[in-house]
Amino acid sequence: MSIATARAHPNIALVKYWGKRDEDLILPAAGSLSLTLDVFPTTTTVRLQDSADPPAQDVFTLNGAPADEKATARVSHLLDIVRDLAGTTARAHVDSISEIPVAAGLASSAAGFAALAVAAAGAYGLDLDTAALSRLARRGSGSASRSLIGGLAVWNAGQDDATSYAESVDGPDLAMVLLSLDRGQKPVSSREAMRRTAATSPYYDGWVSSTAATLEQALAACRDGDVARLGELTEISALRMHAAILACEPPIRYLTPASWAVFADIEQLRSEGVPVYGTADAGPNVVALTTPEHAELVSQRLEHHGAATISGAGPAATTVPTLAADATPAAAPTPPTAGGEA
Ligand code: 2P0
Repeated sequence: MSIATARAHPNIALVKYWGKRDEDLILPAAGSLSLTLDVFPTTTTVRLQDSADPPAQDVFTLNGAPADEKATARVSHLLDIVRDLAGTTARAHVDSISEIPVAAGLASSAAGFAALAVAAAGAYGLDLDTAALSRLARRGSGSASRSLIGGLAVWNAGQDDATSYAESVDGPDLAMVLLSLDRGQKPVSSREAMRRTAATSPYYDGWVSSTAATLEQALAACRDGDVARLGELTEISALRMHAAILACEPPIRYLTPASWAVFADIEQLRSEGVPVYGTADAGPNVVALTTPEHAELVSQRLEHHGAATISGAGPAATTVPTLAADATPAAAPTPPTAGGEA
């Protein structure tokens, strides 16, 4: 029996990914740029089943409870890719603990599939480099390719499966203030909304072609250590993405009046000389991009909108020691022995 545990953190895109040119391989329509956070990690243990260990299908628990069929199917899909690479049919138990609070409104798939990719590669005995792990995580969820990388990460659109992965980017020190404005379930999933935007938004082509240019400019701002330019481009990318989404048929409105109130306060703070810029993903919550020195002030000035969490740049996805409790099947009659990385 082989076992491995890995931990990964969520990321927030500065230049957004929105749209695929290949649904199966999850190749993006354009490249994107993100900051991996240092809060709310996901820790995932993958344990190969013994052939005598029924049931002969993958089992996935999330925060200690059996996951639903859809989530389990997505995990199995990634494991199928790993099994193909490893030349085995062995099924696995996957136990995942996500520290993302429900109220944070953050997507769980980026950290989730990044941790799963690293843990599954370890458990199935694959020796993959960072680029290969990023490609693997991408097959679970596009944004997960970036959570493989610590700090700033660019996900190159690439030409094909082999060339579409994320890599580290040098840039200025950044912080983010995450504002929890709404704890409701988002009305349309990112995956479905991306499809609808590509199929029906007259602004989709403009979004895709302008994003290539935005990314080049953002990478130049990273090289120059230019927080102000990087921040401006971050806000532009988010608003252009939401503009394209708003123009879908039927329309999708992720941003609410509460979201716009935060964008207005961010603009007010900027007029006072504070380097702060807004962004938002597929939901109403707004994230303020700033510098580590200004994070506390930004948090204090925005927290009347909702619970604020400050995050700096977080680490790359990595294997961690397996807890003894995860190393043994739950139904095991004997006490677990000490665990370890595979
Ligand atoms: C991003 N988002 O760049 C963008 C901005 C949300 C808004 O990537 O279909 O879960 O699994 O590849 O990565 C969320 O979509 O979508 C996302 P799939 P994913 O972070």
